[in-house]
Amino acid sequence: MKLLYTKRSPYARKVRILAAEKNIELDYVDEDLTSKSELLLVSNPVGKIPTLICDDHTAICDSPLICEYLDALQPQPRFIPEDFAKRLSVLNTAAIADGLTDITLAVYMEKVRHPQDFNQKFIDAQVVAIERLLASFEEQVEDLKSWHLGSVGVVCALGYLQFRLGHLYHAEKYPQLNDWLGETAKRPSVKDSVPVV
Ligand SMILES: N[C@@H](CCC(=O)N[C@@H](CS)C(=O)NCC(=O)O)C(=O)O
Repeated sequence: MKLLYTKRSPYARKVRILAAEKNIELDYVDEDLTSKSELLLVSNPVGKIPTLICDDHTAICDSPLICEYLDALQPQPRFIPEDFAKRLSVLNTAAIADGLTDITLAVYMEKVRHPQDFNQKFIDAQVVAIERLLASFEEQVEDLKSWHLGSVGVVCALGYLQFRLGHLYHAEKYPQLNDWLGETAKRPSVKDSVPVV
């Protein structure tokens, strides 16, 4: 199976962490998002990474779905519980974590596209949302410790926030979250997937 990805993508990082934790071998294909490959565009009309291409050439798009696929393909260790209520809770946390990643990316891109005249009102509203999200993860740390897809999403979202907008991550305001993040950083799957430019 091929994973079209970039080394800096927080969404692709979730897939990389899951694959590593489950010992699923993927053939990693680095995409240049300024000049997308024909393979990416043909496989995923949205033109986004990560995109997984299975051995039978079926393409699977969007990181939540790719993670779900990998979890079904190799159920041990399980990252999405079978029990409906637990499953809903994990997928909800994963969606909220992706929400933080979406906001971080939006703020970063606003500043890249309009370095001189970015929309301060927009940025301010996103900063409030980022702080709200960090506070909610701080409250949820005990649950995150069970190391499920939601935890992986939070690790990737926080890693991306530190990577792109490090000045907005105030570790001292979220001590339990920060300690947990430090613990997860020891996992080879997390250590080996830290975003790089
Ligand atoms: N919802 C998607 C988001 C994927 C996404 O936005 N990927 C970015 C890279 S981090 C991308 O491919 N951007 C290229 C573009 O928008 O043209 C997922 O979870 O996989």
